[in-house]
Amino acid sequence: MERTLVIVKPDGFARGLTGEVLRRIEAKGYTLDTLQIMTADRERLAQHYAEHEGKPFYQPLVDFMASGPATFAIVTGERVIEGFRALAGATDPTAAAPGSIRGDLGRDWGLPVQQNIVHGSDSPESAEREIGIWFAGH
Ligand code: RTP
Ligand code: MG
Repeated sequence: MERTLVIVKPDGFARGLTGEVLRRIEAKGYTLDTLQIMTADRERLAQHYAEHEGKPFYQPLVDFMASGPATFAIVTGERVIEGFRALAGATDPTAAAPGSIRGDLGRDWGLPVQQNIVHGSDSPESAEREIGIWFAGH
């Protein structure tokens, strides 16, 4: 069994989409292992997004992610990393396929692409690294 870190980002949380995202995760057959609502601190965001440091969108991304509450979840299931990224859809909500979270719910009229509702780990190594950052002891 695999696990992944899912974040309903501050835009999704503020729009009241946490339940809708969690509903889709459960409907797919994945299991919610651990859930926490919190406003992310910059120190852990810097660790989480270390691979993007130096890119033009890095600082706006960290500012946005620290801007308000978000929902953090450890989700488990067979091939859940690949499966959740398929549920989430492409990074850019305009390009994301209908049927996906970003494709169905992502607003892209003038919003920066970091406001794309959800995050999902992209590999088993990333998942374990990210879970260690946000859920010490898990
Ligand atoms: P995520 O990590 O959030 O699940 O999304 P992802 O793998 O599809 O995207 P990634 O390349 O890892 O980028 C992380 C987040 O940074 C923001 N981003 N902005 N060109 C841009 O302005 C840009 N590119 C990426 C997005 O919020 C993306 O989710
Ligand atoms: Mg990523």
